[in-house]
Amino acid sequence: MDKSTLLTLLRESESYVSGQEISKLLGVSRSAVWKVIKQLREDGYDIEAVSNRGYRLKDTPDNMSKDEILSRLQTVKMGRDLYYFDETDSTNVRIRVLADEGASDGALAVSDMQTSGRGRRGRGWISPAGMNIYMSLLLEPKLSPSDAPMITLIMALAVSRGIMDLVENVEAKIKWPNDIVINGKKVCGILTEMMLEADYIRNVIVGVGINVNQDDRSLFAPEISESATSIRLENGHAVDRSELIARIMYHFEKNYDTFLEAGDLSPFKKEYEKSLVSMDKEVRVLDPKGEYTGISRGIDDKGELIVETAEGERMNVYAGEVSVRGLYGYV
Ligand code: BT5
Repeated sequence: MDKSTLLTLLRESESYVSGQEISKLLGVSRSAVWKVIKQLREDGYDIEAVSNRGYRLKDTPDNMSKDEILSRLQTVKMGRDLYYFDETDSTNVRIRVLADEGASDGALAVSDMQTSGRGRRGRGWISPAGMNIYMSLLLEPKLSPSDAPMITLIMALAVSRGIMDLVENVEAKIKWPNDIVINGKKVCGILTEMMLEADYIRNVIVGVGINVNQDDRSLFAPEISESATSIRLENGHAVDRSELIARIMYHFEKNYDTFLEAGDLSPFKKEYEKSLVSMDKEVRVLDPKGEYTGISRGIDDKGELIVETAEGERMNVYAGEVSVRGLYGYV
C-alpha cells in the first residue's frame, strides 16, 4: 500500500475509519496501515487517532507533492504516470527527456519551482518556489502536425474550468490562444511544443504555468507587474495546488478524448467562445506581414481566431504566427 491510496481513503471518508476497515479495504495488515499513517504524519498530515473509532484526516499540509496529486486524480490516464520535482530547469525539458527514456502518453511532470521556465519564442516564465504550478503533459496523438495547435485550446479550456471549479467568484477567461486571464490579467500561460518524426508527430508536450498562491506582486518582473496576477491576488484565498492539478487533468482528459474523436474543436466552439475574453471586442492583430485591427468573432473549427476587419472582411488568425492584443492594453 502506498501513501496516496491511504490518503484517498481518509479524504473520502466523512468521519473516522477504523484500522480494521482500512486493512480490510486495502488488503493489508493493520501494522502496515499504522506504518503508513506514521509516514503521513511525518510528511505533515494531521491525522487524528481515536480509540474505538479510528483515524481521521484533520488537516493537509500546504505543500504540493506526488502523493497529494496522485491521491486526488480522477483520470484514467492523464497524470497517472507522475514525475514530481522540488526544483527543475523547465518541466517541458524534463518531460521531453523522460519521453526519450520511455515515458508515454499521459505522463505528467510537475515542479514546485523552475530555474529556467520558458514561454513562447524564447521568452521566459517567472517560476518562484512554494506557491505556483509548473507542469508539462506528454501526449502522443495520432494527428497531423497542423492539427496539434488545437491541443493548446483544449488545455486552456481545462485550466479555466479547473480554476472555476475550485474558486468562487472569479471568472477565468481565455485570451486566445494560450493565456488564462482573471480580471484582465494573466494568471496562466501555456506552451505547446511538438516533436516531429519525418512528417508525423512523435509527441506533443503541453506546458502549463499557473500563478496560484503567489501573494507578492514584486516577484513578477517590473515590466509585467501590471499585466500578471495570481488566483490568490485576485480572490484573496489560497487554493490547494494538488487539487487544482487534478481538476485540470480531469477536464483535459474528458475534452481531449472528445477532440480526438471529432478531429476538430467543433464540440467546444460554444463553450470556448463563452470563455473567450476578446469575444465581440476590438483586437489588434500583430501580424508580421502587417498589423491590423478588427472585431474578434470567436474561433473556427480548427481553433483559428476569426477577426472581422472594418471593411467587413473575415480574417483567420493562425496561432503560430501572430499575437493578438486588446486595443487598450493586454487583453
Ligand atoms: C507563455 O508564453 O505564456 C507560456 C508559458 C508556459 C510556462 C510553463 S511552466 C511549465 C512549463 N515549463 C516551461 O518551461 N514552460 C511551461 P508567452 O505567451 O510567450 O508569454 C511569456 C510572457 O509572459 C513573458 O515574456 C512575460 O511577459 C510574461 N510572464 C512571464 N512569467 C510570467 C508569470 N509567472 N505570470 C504571468 N506572466 C508572465
